[in-house]
Amino acid sequence: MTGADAVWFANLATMQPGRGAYGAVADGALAVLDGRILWAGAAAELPQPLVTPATGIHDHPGCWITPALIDCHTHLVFGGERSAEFEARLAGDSYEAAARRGGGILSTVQATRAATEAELVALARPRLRRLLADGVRTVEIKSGYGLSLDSELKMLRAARALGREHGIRVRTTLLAAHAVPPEFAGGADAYVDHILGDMLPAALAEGLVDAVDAFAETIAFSPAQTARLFASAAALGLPVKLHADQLTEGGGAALAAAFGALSADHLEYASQAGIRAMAKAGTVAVLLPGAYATVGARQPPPVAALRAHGVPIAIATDCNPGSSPMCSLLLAANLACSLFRLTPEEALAGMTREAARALGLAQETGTLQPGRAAEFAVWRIGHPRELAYWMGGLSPLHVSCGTG
Ligand code: DI6
Ligand code: FE
Repeated sequence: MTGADAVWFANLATMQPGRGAYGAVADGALAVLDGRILWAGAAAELPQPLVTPATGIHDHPGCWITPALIDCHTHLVFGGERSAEFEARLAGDSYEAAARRGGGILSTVQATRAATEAELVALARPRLRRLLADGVRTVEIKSGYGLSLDSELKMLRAARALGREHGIRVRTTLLAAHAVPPEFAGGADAYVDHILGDMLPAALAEGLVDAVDAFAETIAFSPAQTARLFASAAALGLPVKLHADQLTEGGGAALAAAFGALSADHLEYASQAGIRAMAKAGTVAVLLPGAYATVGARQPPPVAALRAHGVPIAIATDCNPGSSPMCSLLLAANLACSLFRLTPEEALAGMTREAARALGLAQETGTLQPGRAAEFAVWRIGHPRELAYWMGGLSPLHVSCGTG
């Protein structure tokens, strides 16, 4: 047996299924070799040959180690901000009404098109750093504020550049089907043709697409348009995700499931049939309490039905300038508990194990078990439920990003 590069001693919230609440191991040890987890369990049972004179020992008695956090749904890269829209909504305007007037997403499109790639990186950098301060080391970033070939590619390149700059894992999602751009006003089908014929192939050729997403909604794309996009993505071997049933019941959950989507996100208005289909397809439900709170939604997502059917639940910030100007995943976890009645354990699973699943990374990260990447956070807390209890603001003592 090879010795470990490092061994960390603390309580472990492994989040491994079948290991009890939080997959917890009191007084645990986590051994790391070459950036992977070699062994995780009770310190008293740590195989002695793993510790050699060259092994680094990190002792954090009473602290907790969790998997590094994963924000599996963000629109982190964008130009401008929309505080005037926020103010108007507080005075009685609605999110949909602003979108129909050509404000909403399209106003961010204008600002994003006007920015260079370097400017987009500079604008997103402080937002990313706030996420990282929460212990996040994997971030999904969507395009969708460019809505032209050049600007969508610019957004995806900016997202990848941010990942490289910070040495973290960034997964990029092509969300060209976020809104119909002004050049295609009244011609959503022609715009979908443009996505399929030009944007998707170009983004793929440049290696910029990990998944394809769409906003299926009365103010955005129809089920038929979404299905056409998903069929093309599937033909190219790309996984899909969907903004589904956020503002109205549009059959989004069932549509996502029909294409074996990694996730269906939002889901406030998801139907029972849609939830059953998601359970069958293994599609993760990504809940976004920041958007729920910010648009002034009244109907929370059907958490009881998701649980009853065994649909995996993830949570994310949905960080974006319109419906969720939020850069703290820990705050999202807190709100998921207070607003959606998730348990603190579900909230932690939702930003580790299930968030990894929502990105197709379940075999790579999100739990503390042998073979997974050594991506973990050390917290000075008395119990893992504290991560959901504090309304953000908690910072890990240390985050390992693959090197132990
Ligand atoms: N749903 C959302 O909550 C975000 N996108 C989407 O499809 C909002 C994006 C925005 O308003 O800028
Ligand atoms: Fe979103």
